[in-house]
Amino acid sequence: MTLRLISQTLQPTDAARVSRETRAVLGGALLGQPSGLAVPLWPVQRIAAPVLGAGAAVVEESWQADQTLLSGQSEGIVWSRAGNLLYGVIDLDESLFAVSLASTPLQAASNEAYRRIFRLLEAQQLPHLWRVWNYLADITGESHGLERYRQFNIGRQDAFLEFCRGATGNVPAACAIGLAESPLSIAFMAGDQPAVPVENPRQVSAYHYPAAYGPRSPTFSRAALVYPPGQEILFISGTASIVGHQTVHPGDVVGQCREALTNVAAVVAEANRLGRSLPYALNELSYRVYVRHAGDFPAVRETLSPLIGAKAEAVYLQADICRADLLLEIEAVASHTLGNS
Ligand code: 3EB
Repeated sequence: MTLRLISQTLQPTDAARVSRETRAVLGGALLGQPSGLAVPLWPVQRIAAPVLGAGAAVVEESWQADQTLLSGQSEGIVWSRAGNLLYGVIDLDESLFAVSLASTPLQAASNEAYRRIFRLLEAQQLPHLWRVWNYLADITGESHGLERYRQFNIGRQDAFLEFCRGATGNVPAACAIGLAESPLSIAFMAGDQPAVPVENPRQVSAYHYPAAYGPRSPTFSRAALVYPPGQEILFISGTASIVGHQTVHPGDVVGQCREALTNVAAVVAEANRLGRSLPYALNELSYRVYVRHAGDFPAVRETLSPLIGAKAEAVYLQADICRADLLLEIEAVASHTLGNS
């Protein structure tokens, strides 16, 4: 089985071109602000952030499988399965969750979303969570006396612990990004084989961040190597200008851009040490770059382009990063086939 990530740019008038194929598409994402595009029939995460540098375009990213799919819905999760691999999306309206002494609505919604995901993975007997894409509104805003990203982190970590998964070491690759007016939206990929978690020697593992960043640490690894049959996929988590646990180059978008890519390179080097396929190179990755201020986009693209190679696939989105002093975040993915040996 082979999983391939296909990225195509659509103009708003291209309604008919949104892939309505269900046989081959495991799932994916629509990046941008579509108006009147056709609705994909596969599990889709809507990332309603402006796509930078592409007019009013929408980018469709879909994972194509060369194997029959099984699809379903479970507790609000729309999912699809190819062999022993599953992709799902859940959107929750946090206003449906009550405030309690124990929990804010966002914390409760985050916890509930992850509990539903873990229940589905247990039912499908595909327990290993590989990669998670988290989006929420107003990520650095504060309510109920706590920053919203920190509320999310409590709900997420509680779910990992409640399902006896542990919240350090063997945790999925992830991103957590702020979008205006987004529901809590979580997409995930999971399988029957554990991922190989990858950390960054230049950074404190996020699950060991000190309490200054919130009462609970974020539950993610810096990257994950995962193994569909005959294939190795490298998922690099959202990567920012953080060294140790501290933000570096505050206010300097070019400095942050170089530092974030140095971190990506360090994670790639670590993945190459741990992986089973030929080494990954920066110019073969597909990148998603979140830029806080749209006006920084030209400088970010000019800085990144020579470092990742002009031909590297890169989608730039305007979105909020989870620390107020972070101006951008870079995530990436690549895939290698494995020999029969
Ligand atoms: C960082 O390194 C930047 O909470 O799932 C990056 C990737 C970040 C994932 C998450 C947060 C997350 O801490 C923020």
